[in-house]
Amino acid sequence: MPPGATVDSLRAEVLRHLSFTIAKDPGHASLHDWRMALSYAIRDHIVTPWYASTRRTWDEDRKRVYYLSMEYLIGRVLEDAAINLGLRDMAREVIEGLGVDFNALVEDEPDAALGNGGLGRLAACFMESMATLGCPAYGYGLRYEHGLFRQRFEGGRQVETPEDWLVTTNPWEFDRPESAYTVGFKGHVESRDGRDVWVPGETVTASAHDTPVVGWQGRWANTLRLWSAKPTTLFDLERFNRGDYAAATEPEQLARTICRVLYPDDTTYAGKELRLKQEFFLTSAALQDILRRYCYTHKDLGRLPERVAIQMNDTHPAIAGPELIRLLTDKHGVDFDAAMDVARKVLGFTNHTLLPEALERWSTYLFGNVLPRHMQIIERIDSWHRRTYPRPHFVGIVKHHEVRMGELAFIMSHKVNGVSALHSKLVKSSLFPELSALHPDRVVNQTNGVTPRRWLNLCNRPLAGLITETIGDGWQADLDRLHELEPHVEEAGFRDAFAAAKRANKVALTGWIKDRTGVVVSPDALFDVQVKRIHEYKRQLMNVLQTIAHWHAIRQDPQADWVPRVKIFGGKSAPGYFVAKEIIHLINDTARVINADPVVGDRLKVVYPANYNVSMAEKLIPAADLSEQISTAGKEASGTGNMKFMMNGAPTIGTLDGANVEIREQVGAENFFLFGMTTEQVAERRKDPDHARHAIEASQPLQDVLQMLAEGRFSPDHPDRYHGVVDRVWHHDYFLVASDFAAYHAAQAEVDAAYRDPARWWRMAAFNTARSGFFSSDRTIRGYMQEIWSTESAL
Ligand code: 26W
Repeated sequence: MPPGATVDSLRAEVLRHLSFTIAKDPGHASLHDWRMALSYAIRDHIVTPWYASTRRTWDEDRKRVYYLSMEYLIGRVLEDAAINLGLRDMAREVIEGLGVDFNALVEDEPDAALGNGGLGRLAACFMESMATLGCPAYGYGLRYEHGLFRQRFEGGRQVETPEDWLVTTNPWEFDRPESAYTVGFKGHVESRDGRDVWVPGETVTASAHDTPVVGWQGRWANTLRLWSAKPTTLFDLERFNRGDYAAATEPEQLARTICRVLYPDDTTYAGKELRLKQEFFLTSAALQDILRRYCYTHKDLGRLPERVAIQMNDTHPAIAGPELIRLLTDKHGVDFDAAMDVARKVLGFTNHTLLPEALERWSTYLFGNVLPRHMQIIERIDSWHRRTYPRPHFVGIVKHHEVRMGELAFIMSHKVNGVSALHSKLVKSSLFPELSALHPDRVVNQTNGVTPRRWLNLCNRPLAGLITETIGDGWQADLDRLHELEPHVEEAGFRDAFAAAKRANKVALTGWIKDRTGVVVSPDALFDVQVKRIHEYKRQLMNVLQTIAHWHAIRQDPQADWVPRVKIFGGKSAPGYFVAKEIIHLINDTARVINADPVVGDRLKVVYPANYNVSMAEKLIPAADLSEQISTAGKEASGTGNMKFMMNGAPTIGTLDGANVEIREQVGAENFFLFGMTTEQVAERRKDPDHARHAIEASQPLQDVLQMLAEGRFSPDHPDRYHGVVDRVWHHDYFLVASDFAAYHAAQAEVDAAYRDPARWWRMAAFNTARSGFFSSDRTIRGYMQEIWSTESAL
């Protein structure tokens, strides 16, 4: 709590901003006006620790971490910032006291949806944890005008509409036009007195917008610097006067295109020129800013690694290697070998996916055209590596007329990490086996984490209150203290209180579901939740097929003692991902049939609220009883939703994939509903070309479900709508939905059995929370600080 802050002082600050920043009087202020006034009042309290943190970092010449990411899936800021400043309850009192609905005010803020999914949200959690830990850091990203598209359903199909978070003023950012850099594209390279000089064909100005990121208890604040693009050449008045309006504004249009919209693909590399320009724009502006800041107080660029650590969030900013070398050699006269040495000591690379279709491989033609000087430098890096490390001929950065950004990032980094123990093993053994053999200590693991401030303390007040009541305060920034709950799990009273907290969230959610989908669900039912991007490897298809099998079973014997279930789905598909869109359509068609079925009634409901995002996750996860983490083993690098469900007391039904493995290790096998093949068994199973047919023939429930789909049971108006889906399960079941179906179906019956025994269920649920400490992103960031960045906390 900022010293001296009181309800009265905060009210005065809010009213001052309403009058002088928004220029509205309370009588005429809209909800939006009040939100802006409160946001500015809260922001004022962030500026103080922000100044102090920045000042101390300069004064003590501390090493800085620079996180380069094309995505930051931030969500809403107001409540999170207020909580970290210890001002939320005071803010609620002030606003309610002024006759304004605090919850409505909080919900009026648009999500900052500058990301697709896991990678982008991880970057946001990392920024908050670095601030909480007092790790001096900058996040660099792009200030997209349009974030991730808005999803709505028409006839059960996904329809995308542009997202426009900037249609109203964003109170959390500060324009920094003085921090502007020129970024070039295209053109050619000239050799002038023996030195290669790049002559760009196009230039755009990168202009900075800073958002302070304050940590827990406001003890430190870091900067998220997002770039927008401005034309380097002014509006061409002469052309305009000649009536050539388009030409006059062309430079502006060209510039604006760069940061206009976030690419909505999260697993398929599209290879679009604009995407490459976005990646270079971010990276070049960031590196120019980093070197300006370093050179402001240091002369010797050779010692850059002592003061700078740069982390590449996947391959998207992997051009950082060649660009740093270009700046060091072409702009600062450092020789190539020295520049290579500096760059590798400064750079770290995190890989987030093994999916071959997600690996960025630019055609040398496109790459050489957009970045001719960098193409030269990459060739030189490749030949340096080939000379220095005897490697198989097929290993390298430039191969088959492609620039492999994964190999480039690997070779240009001193440390490469995966995001879960299993994933890091696979990065070494299957993604970069030869390079890992050449550089044995280069690949390390940093298992992901999530910030407990947003994902427990903010979104689950009933449970956060119970935890504080039970073990005292402070766990929010020391999550391993949740282990102190374990002795209480044995007490029925505590378990009842735990159950009551969950129920409170479920009751709140039933109202929200009714409003958003029109479906009436009972808080007594088991809330079974799968929320994440729609993708075949995440197997939402297996979930909906099992849901239909369950529905069918209930219809066979409605009077049996069924555990009522509500299946909750949430998630967007990349706009061009046809198969994923078909799965969305199937889930909505299934929901329509099941929810209208009087035979089944309340025993089973299916809901799929449109436009899943960070704010919706904050509502759904605290109310969940069961966490669906059912990806094909070896495909989900880590998962982070799985960690959020664990923290919020929802046991997992899942495979031994990604961080599920470590979740099960931490919580205990008896508190985890495991099913399915391991990565090794998956590889084995694939050897059987008829693996799907054998599995289907061995499972009557699956046969029945596929039969119903084929007959159009869920699409009477279009009977063959799902023939493609059925055909893919039979003949192209790459992600082994059929082979894992029976085990999944059986595990779901296990879940019902456990749920019928409240003592057993609430023990499982409470142990998930009590043993989730390891999955705090504070623990993850401490790992990066120690094993990759060699930085210390300033606190
Ligand atoms: C080039 C298109 C593109 C864009 C984004 C390809 C791949 C991505 C991301 C790497 C996809 C992603 O979000 N991966 C997820 O990262 C999370 C954070 O580490 C992991 O928890 C998830 O398992 C992983 O799928």
